[in-house]
Amino acid sequence: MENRTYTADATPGDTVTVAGWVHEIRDLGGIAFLILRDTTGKIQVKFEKDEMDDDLVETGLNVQRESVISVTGAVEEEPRAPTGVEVTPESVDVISEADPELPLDPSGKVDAELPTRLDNRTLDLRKDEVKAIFEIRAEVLRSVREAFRELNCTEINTPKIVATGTEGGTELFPITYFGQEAFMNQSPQLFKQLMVGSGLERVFEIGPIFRAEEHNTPRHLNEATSIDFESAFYDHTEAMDACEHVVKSAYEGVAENCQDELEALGLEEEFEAPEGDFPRLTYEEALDKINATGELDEPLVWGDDLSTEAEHVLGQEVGEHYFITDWPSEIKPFYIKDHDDDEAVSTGFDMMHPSMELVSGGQREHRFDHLVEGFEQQGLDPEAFEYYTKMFKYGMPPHAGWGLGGERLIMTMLGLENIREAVLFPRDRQRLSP
Ligand code: ATP
Ligand code: AMO
Repeated sequence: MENRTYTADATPGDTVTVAGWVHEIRDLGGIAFLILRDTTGKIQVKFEKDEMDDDLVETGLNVQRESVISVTGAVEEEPRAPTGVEVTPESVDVISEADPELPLDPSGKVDAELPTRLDNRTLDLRKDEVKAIFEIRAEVLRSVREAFRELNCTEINTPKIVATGTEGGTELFPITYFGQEAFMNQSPQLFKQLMVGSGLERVFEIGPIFRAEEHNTPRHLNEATSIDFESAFYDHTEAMDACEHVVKSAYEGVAENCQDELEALGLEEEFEAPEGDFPRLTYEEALDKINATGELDEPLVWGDDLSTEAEHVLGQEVGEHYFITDWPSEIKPFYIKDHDDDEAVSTGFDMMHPSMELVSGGQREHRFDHLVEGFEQQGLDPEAFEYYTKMFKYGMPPHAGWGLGGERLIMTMLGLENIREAVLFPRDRQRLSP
């Protein structure tokens, strides 16, 4: 639109055309105010009924809330106006009239349940506190990309239609692919590993992963955004260092560039980027800590995975981001390397927020014979993975990496109660559209 001025840029003394949504109309009798909202904020438009053309007053005051309009007029300082300036209209154009029956109130005066909000995401995103989540999400992705750049990584894109799963057979979405069995990818795991043996060596990918999780929880999605890292000649400790750098950078970017958004969410006081090194506990130390609290019905023993309850107990004890290292080999996937001096213990690690797991990673098994053995031990057919394993015969360096759940990072950063709030159009068991 030619000559459009954002409301935030409307300067007293100028005559401007502002365009946006009718946020509110307040008619006080002789004087009435229309609050116009655009992506940069809001501005008051003043209608002095006796002094203005009747048609103009009628157009401005009879328009339905949430209609799209444009207003041309002089900007003046007005201390009583919400933003300290107001527009006295010369003309008002109704561009797109809204139905008076709105399924959701974007002014936020009437609360809506999450399903209603998700069904009407366009209207929901007109609210400052909802929009703020996605502005922050964009800043997180920008900061994360910058952090990967500092680590000399190359951004890659790997296929999302794949022939094999990697993260456990029950969570795959099957699709038909020209009569062949195929799946939506669960993780770029095998592809990112193939890159460390290529000329690229150190890579990252930000992309969708698909998991047919049966259960409905506040922290699982069926389509999530995975932030993946993989580097040649790294061991698991170097991969953890990289993970810490990336997560801290995301927080720092938000602290630096999203003050307005944090304010819209009421977080301006409490938001803090994590400082200092994330503590690194071994799995054994984690079990001891959890068992010492006596809060679980049954103490955990070596080989147990950590339940949600165990994660919460431990998170409360540690109280900050932390790593759990040296997991039992038996509960980590085939591609994770075991320690050379103790095969029962793996180089796998998880990075945790006090409330949930954010990252899994580890050093990878790069030795062809051991890799094939690992497949057999986990009951997988190495032949189905030949496209992957065979590259380990042609020079594959030691390497390590990790995957970070993008929505979980944002959810924990902002204290959102449901992971769906961090996704524009979430996919879960009930939700396939919009
Ligand atoms: P008239 O102006 O014809 O007497 P009125 O009595 O409805 O009609 P005012 O008394 O001027 O209007 O104002 C009504 C209310 O609106 C008052 O509380 C006043 O403080 C407020 N008000 C007036 N002008 C502005 C403005 N430009 N911005 C914000 N609030 C305003
Ligand atoms: P993992 O399966 O632990 O590891 O996934 C890594 C991280 O991705 C996020 N995540 C999810 N977030 C929302 N909904 C889901 N259904 C979901 N599933 C996973 C979590 C989790 O910590 N290939 C390995 C990573 C690696 O070793 O590099 C992997 O996928 O935050």
